[in-house]
Amino acid sequence: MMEKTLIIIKPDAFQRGIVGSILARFEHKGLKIVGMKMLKMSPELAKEHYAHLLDKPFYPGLEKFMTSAPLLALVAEGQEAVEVVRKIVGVTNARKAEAGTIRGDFSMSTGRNAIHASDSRETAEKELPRFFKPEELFDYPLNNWESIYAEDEKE
Ligand code: DAT
Ligand code: MG
Repeated sequence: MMEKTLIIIKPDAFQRGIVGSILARFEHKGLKIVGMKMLKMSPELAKEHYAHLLDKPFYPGLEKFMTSAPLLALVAEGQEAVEVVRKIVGVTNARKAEAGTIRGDFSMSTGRNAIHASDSRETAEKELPRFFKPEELFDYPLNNWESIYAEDEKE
């Protein structure tokens, strides 16, 4: 099943200079990046994105953190992309996240856990249009070496 899922590389990753290292994990896995946008989250967008957490005691800190520095929003596409991306990301508390996952390898925190990813297909369908218009998504062939070589031979 081909799916699209939302990934957000969080402010702590910008502040620590690990954005490229995190992005590389998804490229190396073979997911297709079909959307990419640097933005700053507004308090309004934070309240919408984290509506399920508004009543938690940590919400004010979460909003302050998420609006503190830029984010990189990504759309990754692939077979079972939602589940694959969550597996690569690791569990919420980065100290409990398995080594080899992004959170397991790059963070020691629950709040500042470097990355967001949609947690289900239903969530992805709600989250994607929150950050990307249809015309901001790209379609292109992945690993299409035949067509690249065909162009070379015309030289
Ligand atoms: P996830 O980001 O793994 O989907 P979530 O949706 O439950 O987790 O929570 C969203 C973010 O809120 C999470 O990435 C970090 C923050 N958060 C969650 N639980 C927290 C806690 N107990 N203390 C501090 N921050 C927390
Ligand atoms: Mg979540």
